[in-house]
Amino acid sequence: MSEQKANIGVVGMAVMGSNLARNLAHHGYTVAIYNRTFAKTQQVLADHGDEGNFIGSETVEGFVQSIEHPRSIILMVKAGAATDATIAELLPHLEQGDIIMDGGNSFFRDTIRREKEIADKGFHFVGTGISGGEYGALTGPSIMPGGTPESYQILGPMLEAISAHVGDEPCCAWMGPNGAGHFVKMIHNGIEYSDMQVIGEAYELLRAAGIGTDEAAEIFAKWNEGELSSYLIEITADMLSQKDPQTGAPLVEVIKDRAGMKGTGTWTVMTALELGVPVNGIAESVFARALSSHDDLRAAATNLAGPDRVLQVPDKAAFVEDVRQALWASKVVAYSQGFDEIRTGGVEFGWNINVADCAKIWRDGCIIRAKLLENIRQEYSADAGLVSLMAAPSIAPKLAEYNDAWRRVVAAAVQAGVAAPVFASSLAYYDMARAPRNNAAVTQGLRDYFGSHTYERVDAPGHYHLDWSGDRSESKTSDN
Ligand code: NBP
Repeated sequence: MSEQKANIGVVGMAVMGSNLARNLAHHGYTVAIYNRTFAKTQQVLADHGDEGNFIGSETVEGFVQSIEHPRSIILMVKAGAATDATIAELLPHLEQGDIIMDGGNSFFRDTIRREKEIADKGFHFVGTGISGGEYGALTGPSIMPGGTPESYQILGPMLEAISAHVGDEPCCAWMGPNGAGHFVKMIHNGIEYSDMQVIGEAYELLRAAGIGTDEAAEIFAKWNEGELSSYLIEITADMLSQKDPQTGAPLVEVIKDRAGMKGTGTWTVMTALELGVPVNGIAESVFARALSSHDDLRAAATNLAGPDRVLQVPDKAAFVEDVRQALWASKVVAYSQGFDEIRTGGVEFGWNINVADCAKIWRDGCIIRAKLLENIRQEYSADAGLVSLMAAPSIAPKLAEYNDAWRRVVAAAVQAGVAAPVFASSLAYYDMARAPRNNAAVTQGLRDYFGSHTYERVDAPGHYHLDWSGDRSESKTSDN
């Protein structure tokens, strides 16, 4: 009788890989597992071996041989050099048609490179974004695979089975070729940055208005019952109500005011800059984290003058509702920017990404899961070419309704000296986008003045240059 082979293999038995392997086993798959340090594989077998069918191997060769051909192998190792090292170890043991799926947080440009190198050798490479943290990996994450359609035919059913579901719909869909999956995951994380930043700004404004942390926790819990309902708002309420085990004070007040980051937000902004897509809200969120950790700058600025960050609020309930509306509006603008980056990148890289599918698979399993995503999915399903989410039929009227509150909150924050960079920059983006004319004519006039960069006229086609240092005559430099 032939030895039983695994349906799929997982490399990397740290928190994400081991939980994903268990999730696969819970769904009836036989899972081969391997980790560079064998002790971790042994630990997973000892702790969870009875949860399903696992085949643990000490060597890469043994691991590869234990999987049925064509093989599906998921990498859940540290992104970057570790991923390249693991691929290099696997390749000599693979056969034509085998699939390596990278489920780590790899940069999509690395994925494009790896896909090309590996495809040239006759194997499939599937860069896949996975969101949901360690709990999601175990119970059902949101999964964003790229790679070839043929590899999705093999991997897709397994990934869909282990993903989160909304009703019968899996939170997993093929995003497009090569780097599309990691590109979408990168922007998911960028949006996650802005989601967290607007929550932080709302909390700080509530505190500046004299609302205590416990009451703020209740406010977030209440907000979670309405249109802001989302995982991040839900856990904000829970996190704010947590007391410090040492002092009994609200834990949030003893956590150092310093936010870390691992790079996906920075990549989102870098890529947006390369694509020429303004993602102000996401960029402000990345910069806010950077400033929070810029100790010497903050130390040098402590004595700078300004208001004392106290808001005089005559009607507390009205102010809380204003903050809620400003939070919703700022969040939606940041989503609009993120979806613009997905749409633009999809065209630029030739991926033809279905934007509605992104919203669909983010409705559950991932960190930004939210009620709003069903709404966004419906908008992009109705109009796949939707240029700006802000202008969507169900969104624009809401932004109009919340305009006054949004402006009141930004103005109050500025007056009181409370920094609310995403609330303010989202409003500036909204105002710039809707204005028939902005201040770019001044910039272009100056560019022509000092650098002969030419300008276009409002009343005629073509490009023009003014002889600024001579007789100030105008010449037409091109017809278009
Ligand atoms: P880590 O990102 O901490 O990576 C640890 C794993 O990488 C271990 O299995 C380790 O093996 C292996 N590894 C390293 Br480090 N260098 C290696 C090398 N040169 N060759 C082979 N293996 C190597 O694990 P994680 O937090 O479980 O995350 C796994 C992936 O999933 C990452 O890309 C991460 O960005 C991504 N991700 C994480 C989360 C999350 O919430 N944590 C969410 C979504 C995605 P060893 O045991 O021998 O050192």
